[in-house]
Amino acid sequence: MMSTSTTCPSSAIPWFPKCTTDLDSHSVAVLQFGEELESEYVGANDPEYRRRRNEIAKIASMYRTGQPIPYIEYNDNERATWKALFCRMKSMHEDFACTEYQDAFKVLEEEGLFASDDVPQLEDVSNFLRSRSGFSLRPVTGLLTSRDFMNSLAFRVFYCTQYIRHHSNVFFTPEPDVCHELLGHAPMFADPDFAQLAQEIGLASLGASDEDIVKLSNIFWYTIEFGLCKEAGKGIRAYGAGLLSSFTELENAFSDRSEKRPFSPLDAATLEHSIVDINTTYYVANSFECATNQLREYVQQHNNRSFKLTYDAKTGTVNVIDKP
Ligand code: TIH
Ligand code: FE2
Repeated sequence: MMSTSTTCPSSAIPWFPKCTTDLDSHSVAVLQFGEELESEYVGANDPEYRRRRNEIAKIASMYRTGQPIPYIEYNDNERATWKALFCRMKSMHEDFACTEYQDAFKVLEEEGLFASDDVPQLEDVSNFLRSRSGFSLRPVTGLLTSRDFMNSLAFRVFYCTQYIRHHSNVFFTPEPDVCHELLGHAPMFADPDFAQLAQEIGLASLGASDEDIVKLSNIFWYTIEFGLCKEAGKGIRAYGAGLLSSFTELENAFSDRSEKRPFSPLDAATLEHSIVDINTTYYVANSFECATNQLREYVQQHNNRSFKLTYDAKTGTVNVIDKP
């Protein structure tokens, strides 16, 4: 791919991927919060659980662009965790999830990809999403840096963990796991307007300064992970994956214990969050299209890059253009 050889206009610009195969150097990157979380999550003290996680992580670390995502045979314990969360969340989604989520969820069930009995396979869900919005899934060992994680979105690639949360921690876990990826993120990536919003966060993250990466990851957090939206005739609904995969978080968002603000990228960019605690503030978007327009304006005014880039949807590559 010719754009991979594009040289950066200034040595101060962090390296960034120009096409999907460039992501191969990301997938084994050192986890950002891995060690900190060791002591936090309950499964850390369960040796069999840790062994199983390492086994699944190995698959992700060997994955390269273009390969099918290996199937995992989940054991009885893992399937029981999926089932408990699937049934609990499904009963809440009708009242709290946005229409786009519910519509995609229904299709996933009709196509036999989502069912309570077994954990869906990333490969099958990835193929489904590719046909709906061009998004595909890519296995990852755990948390990446915010930069690496967001960069992939520019290419409509979403990093997914394949291991499952510990059975003692079903309704809230501080880490992403396959339940969060599938019950939270996957149905949303089937929607083209949502997919556009996610991709534009990704494009804004390419070659961004460290400071801007922090701001963009806050924006990501309060939209893709924990966003609420308005829906005609239904009031406020959830579209953020961290809400749709966690009973505790969803319940908190719709209680009066949390603050709801109209979505503002500028405001969200500097509102800190903690991955181990439930949120105290959520942002309500008018629509995905509206949020994308707000994001574009924010990026134009505040994302200080010394270059411009264009995305070629046909080849899935970005081209860097020097600022005149
Ligand atoms: N807290 C979520 C859950 O329990 O499903 C998982 C995550 C959301 C955001 C980051 S990890
Ligand atoms: Fe997530």
